Amino acid sequence: MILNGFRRWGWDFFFYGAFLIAVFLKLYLFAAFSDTVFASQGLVFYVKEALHKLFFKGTITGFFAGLTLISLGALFIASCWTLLLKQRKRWISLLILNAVLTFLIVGDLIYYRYFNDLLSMTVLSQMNQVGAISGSILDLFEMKDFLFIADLVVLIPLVVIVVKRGSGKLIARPVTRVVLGLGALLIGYLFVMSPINDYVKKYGSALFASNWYNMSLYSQTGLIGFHGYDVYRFVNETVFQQKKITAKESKEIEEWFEKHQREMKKETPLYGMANGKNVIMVQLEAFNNFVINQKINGNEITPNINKLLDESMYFPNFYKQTGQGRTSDAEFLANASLHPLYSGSVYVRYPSNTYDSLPGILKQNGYETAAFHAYEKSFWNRYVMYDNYGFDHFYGEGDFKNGEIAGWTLGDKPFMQQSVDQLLKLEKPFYGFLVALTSHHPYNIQSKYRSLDVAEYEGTIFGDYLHSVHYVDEAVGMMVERLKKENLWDETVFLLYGDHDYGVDNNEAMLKIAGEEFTPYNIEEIYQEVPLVMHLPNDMGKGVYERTGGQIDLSPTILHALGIPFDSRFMMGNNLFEEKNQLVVQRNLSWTNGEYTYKSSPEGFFEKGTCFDGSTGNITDINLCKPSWDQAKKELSISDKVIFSDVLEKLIIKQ
Ligand code: GP9
Ligand code: MN
Repeated sequence: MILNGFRRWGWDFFFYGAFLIAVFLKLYLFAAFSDTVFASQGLVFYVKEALHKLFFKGTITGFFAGLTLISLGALFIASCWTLLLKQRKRWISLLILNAVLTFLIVGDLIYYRYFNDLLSMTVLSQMNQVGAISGSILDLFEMKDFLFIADLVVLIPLVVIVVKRGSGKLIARPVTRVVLGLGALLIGYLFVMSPINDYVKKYGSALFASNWYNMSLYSQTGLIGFHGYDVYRFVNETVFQQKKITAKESKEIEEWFEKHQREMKKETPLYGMANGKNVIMVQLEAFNNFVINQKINGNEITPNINKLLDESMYFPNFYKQTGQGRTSDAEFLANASLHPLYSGSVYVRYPSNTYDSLPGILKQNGYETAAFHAYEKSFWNRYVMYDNYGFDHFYGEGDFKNGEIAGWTLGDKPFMQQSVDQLLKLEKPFYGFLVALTSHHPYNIQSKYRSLDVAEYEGTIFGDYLHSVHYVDEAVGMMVERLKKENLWDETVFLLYGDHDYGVDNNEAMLKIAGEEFTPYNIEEIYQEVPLVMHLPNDMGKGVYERTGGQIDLSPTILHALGIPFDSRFMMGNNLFEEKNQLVVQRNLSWTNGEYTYKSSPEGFFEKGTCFDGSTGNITDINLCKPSWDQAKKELSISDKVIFSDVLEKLIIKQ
């Protein structure tokens, strides 16, 4: 009976099993060749854990970690439909499926070797990214990659022979096939969902809701799971959620920009004063304003930046406006002058839209443009977005020479120095955008770079933060010195700002350093404030500017200094040279306008928020906050519509 069954089903078992094992091994090989984690434990461990669960019903640890279970599950799901087919068709289908998945895996591997990223739908829809490596595909292919087709060399002739010979005439009844197909689907579902549920239980669903890096998604879902999710995400965003705006909305947006362009016409004494000069914009990681001009145990935390303030324009009431996209949101605010999204990062979700970006505009005005960040180019999908913005060059990990490691990667000191080396090679005028990284959470900078006496904070994350910031300050000091030495200092508009808050829940320490009273208003303000230091050629306009402003205002302000007209610009920010407080809108609908500060409630209802009087810091009548709240809401809604429906594509062409 069993023998008979095997005779009937033998080739089926063989081909299905061969498919599972072969592709599973290829997924493993992908991880091995790309040096990423596949299984945190060996096979014996999994067997032991499974038996333990089966017989002792005890809790199991680590069973779901790694990609073993989820990869197998994904293979069951990907192949369950073949079980519904008649035998010959099934074998042929399994072969084709194997070949398709092999193609995908090898494609990913080759792409990964170049970009440290996987082939996602957004990347494929922007073929120029893939095109960038088309010339070097052969170089990226390695001899060992032939292993990926080793099984096919055997399986293809075997299937041909078996099919020709006429074996496998026995065809399982439809009901058996359906049962098998559903069985495989169920197993697949369980194998895929258990590790995912386990992950979500432990860490929440942020990874899926606001994916920041394809490789981190991959490290939870495996390769097939990643592609499945990626296709779902892409189709969902481009087909189902693609919001078509109505004619009325479109008119409203156009009118908003027309009005804004009119208002921005106003000239200031600094208009065009830096005409034709270079621009260097440095975004510092997690850099709050409360460390500026402050001392700990008698020593300045940021002595170099403090010194720089004497010759620069300093905006102490400047705010971050980022959302879940953190660093990438700050970059977007600064370069595209639109608001970030409510969930996820624009860099990842809408990297193919048209944006009226600073690098793009400067390029049109004869600038050579370059972005610098000493980390993986695919992080935050930067390499896709920078290309879209119009940066001529992107120097990322791999383009920098080895140097001291501080924090995550190459320290900001060598990072900034090497960036200047590259800037010097550019055609003038140039625009250099630097994204620093050393002061990144959790701030455990290497002990040899801890030179500040942080007193009672030594050994705490707050103390670590101060150490990191102190190192970054030194890097800035060295960079400024270098620019002066290279005679670039007065040929350049130089900007320095923080990307977002430092994210540590120690308000007491923060306020103590800032020398401010412990009040709800101060906590809110100081936590959101990042420094903005702007140096114009020949110290023009130097001084302290108390007016409020935010990251979204950077590009319009720079254009103003360069004297590039704002007439047909689609940027939402304001001009910080204007002598007035600007309304600074946060993504969560909190805002400040200098006069009042509104802190939104998690539910988002206006009445549930808190309205502070800016001059006293006291809570005041909520209705006083209504007009600016309406304005803030409108701004966010315009920005969202612009991004969701790629409105600038039409508007920029139209003009
Ligand atoms: C990595 C860096 C980190 O490239 O930009 O970003 P963050 O975690 O701050 O968003
Ligand atoms: Mn950051």
